[in-house]
Amino acid sequence: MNERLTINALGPLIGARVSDLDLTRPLSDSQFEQLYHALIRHQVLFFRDQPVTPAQQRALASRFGDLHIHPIYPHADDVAEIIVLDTHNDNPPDNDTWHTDVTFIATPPAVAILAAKQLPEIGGDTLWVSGIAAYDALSAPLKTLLSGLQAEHDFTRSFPGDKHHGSEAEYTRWQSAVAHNPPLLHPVVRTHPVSGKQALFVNEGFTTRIVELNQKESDALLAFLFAHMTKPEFQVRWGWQENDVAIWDNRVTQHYANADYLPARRIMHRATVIGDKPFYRA
Ligand SMILES: O=C(O)CCC(=O)C(=O)O
Ligand SMILES: [Fe+2]
Repeated sequence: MNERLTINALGPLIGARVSDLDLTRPLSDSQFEQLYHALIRHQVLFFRDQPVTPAQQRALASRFGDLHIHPIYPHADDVAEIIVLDTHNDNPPDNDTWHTDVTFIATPPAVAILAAKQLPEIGGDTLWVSGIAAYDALSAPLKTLLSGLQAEHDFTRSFPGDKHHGSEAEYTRWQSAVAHNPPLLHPVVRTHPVSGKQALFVNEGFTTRIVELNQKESDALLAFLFAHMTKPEFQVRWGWQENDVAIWDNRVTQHYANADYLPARRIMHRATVIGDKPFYRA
């Protein structure tokens, strides 16, 4: 059986479309190896026509490592590892900021897998950016300055208490999440544990300050980095069709879910693979 995947780059820096793969079925070792290789290279991969059930999506994600259970987001019936992002007028989207998923834990996700279940007629695209491309584009002196700095990542920056006060139960859940996820530090420049490439690893969703700098320096530098990292040159944008799947390398990317579709409803399922502790190696 020919198991070669067809991989078409969507741009020079980030993104590829993969065909000739059925993600509803267990992957062979060869298929998984090609997929992983393509993921490291292109950072986000897209697949059409993959009607994965939550259990199938969990099985696929488990090939990449242990799965994370989100402290706040609701999950699929009987499959706690699959987040359900069901957004509509009464539950507006909250992923319309540039962010890297779950950087508020010590071992942030290596990989995430998103499946489109129900889509608006029009709108609701998602964009990704490459932190590797963004790092590469910096001048040598700025690379030198940033390398070795540490930044604080805080759960409450994207999950503030006032947004999770709908019911007493919701607030209790939020309080517990805050208690279990105190702010912590990650390197500003992260070395990819597989490819060795350097990537910028701050994100507007969770990063609050660069700890070695004073407040004004940190604010100014982070504002520059957040703007720089999300430049169109480093982006890929995906227009979803139902049953599309995206798999991204969450160690070196950020993404933004365009919130232009209300009052229509949009339902996405996400699996999140726990990664390793970020480090910087010159
Ligand atoms: O709904 C989307 O397109 C992406 C949402 C998101 O940020 C995520 O699944 O991590
Ligand atoms: Fe996200």
